[in-house]
Amino acid sequence: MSPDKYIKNYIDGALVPAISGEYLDNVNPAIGQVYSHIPASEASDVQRAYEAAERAFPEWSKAGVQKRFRILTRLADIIEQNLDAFAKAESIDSGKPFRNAQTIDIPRAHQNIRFFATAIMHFSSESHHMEGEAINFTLRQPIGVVGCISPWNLPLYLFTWKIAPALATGNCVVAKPSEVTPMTAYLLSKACIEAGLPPGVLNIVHGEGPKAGQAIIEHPKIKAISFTGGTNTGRKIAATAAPMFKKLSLELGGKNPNIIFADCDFDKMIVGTLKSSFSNNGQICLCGSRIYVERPIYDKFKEELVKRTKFLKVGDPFSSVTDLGAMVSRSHMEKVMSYVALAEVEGGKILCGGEQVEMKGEHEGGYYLRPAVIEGLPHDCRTNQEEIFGPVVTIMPFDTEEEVLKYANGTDYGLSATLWTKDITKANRIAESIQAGIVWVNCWLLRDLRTPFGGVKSSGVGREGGLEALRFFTEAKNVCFKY
Ligand code: TXE
Repeated sequence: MSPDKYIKNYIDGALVPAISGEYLDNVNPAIGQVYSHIPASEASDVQRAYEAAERAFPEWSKAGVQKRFRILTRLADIIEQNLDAFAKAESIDSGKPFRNAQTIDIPRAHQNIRFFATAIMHFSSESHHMEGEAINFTLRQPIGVVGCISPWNLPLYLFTWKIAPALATGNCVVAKPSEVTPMTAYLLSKACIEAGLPPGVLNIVHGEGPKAGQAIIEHPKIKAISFTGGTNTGRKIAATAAPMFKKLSLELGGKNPNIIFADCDFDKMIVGTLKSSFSNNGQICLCGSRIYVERPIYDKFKEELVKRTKFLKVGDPFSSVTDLGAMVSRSHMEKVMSYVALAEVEGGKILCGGEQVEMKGEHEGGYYLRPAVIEGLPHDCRTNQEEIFGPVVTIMPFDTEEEVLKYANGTDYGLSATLWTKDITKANRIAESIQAGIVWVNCWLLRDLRTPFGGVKSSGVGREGGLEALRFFTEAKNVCFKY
């Protein structure tokens, strides 16, 4: 399962270039150099993918759960058997440490596929009995051809999270990975061929969002869209797709609060907080970028967090001692740095980090940033309101539950929240009042794939995960039998 210099689209079971023959550059962010090329697909490529999917749909949708289960399980096995090749490709493409790709991203990708391959075997629908008169039952049928669009931060992890439930429920898919990190989706195409996925069932079209992505959204016959990415992109997608009455699942940005009470287990909290702040260079929509700390432990917390943050090793993604690899792209690194500069203008004090790391040798041109901790900002400034999506956290003291809830809920976003306390009554009270789709108490990013996943407010519409995903990718039809 090897990467190629020229990535191809996967359409109708074959690896093909874009119709135009044009390619885009793909950069290795650890060295800042182009290392491969991806098809610059357009509406005509999406149309070709759609036609293949439409042809494949009658057979795939009727293939039965056993057959879909067997093929998808085989696909999961192939990814698992090629774990290191996938992880290496993911690391080169995204700049994340190889170790993380090897232990988090790629394992989660094959788990996603296996999870939904087995879930479909246990999926059932409701029936409603009208006593002495009739029985209603709900058919859950595949929608048809659906679109899946994913971002660059967790490339194969999020791509498979969408594709797997869509395929398991009998849909055919036109999918687009991020043009910033296309390589593991390309390897997935090869794995699909090896697994014997029938041609046209999954089609992967590479290219830019406003061209290939927008063509998927605008396609009149693609009836549902599952998207993860930035909130502004989500807004554009909704503006196009909603008047066409498409089913929409939008997983968008976050500006998540991490609320730390004085009665927490400090040692567990500090380890968890370091992770929720800087995992994947803060490039996870679930990272806790606004940290609220109860005043009695604020100074101790600040000292410990800054000490541990300075200790994090930034550098070569393939070194076993690296904690944080490269940022995904130059433009993204510059965006994050502009927020650090903004924080200073807004009156924040940079306690550590925020500057580019000067690298030597091969990595000299790479995009490396020292993780930053900032204090002294009000909760309503731009730094505390806008998604930075980088290794930057702000810390703020609070005195009462009421006050911290006001801060926590005081943004347009509502994806996740983390609470650290030993008082379960208080934790439950806050969890009930917080405006977020996911609340973690004394942990972070602990995921059970059966649970609903998604956000409120500007963090999105709809839920992924478990039954929610199976329901999203099926249409419910009620059949009423009078007897
Ligand atoms: O994401 P985009 P970008 C946030 C984060 C980041 C910002 C922008 O704050 O700085 O978004 O990142 C495709 N029609 N998140 O620009 O553009 C695109 O090709 C259809 C949070 O990389 O939203 C890619 O496949 N598709 C986030 C996908 O959308 C379009 C993860 C995401 O790209 C399109 C990533 C269009 N008009 C960024 N325009 C999270 N919530 O996890 C773009 N795309």
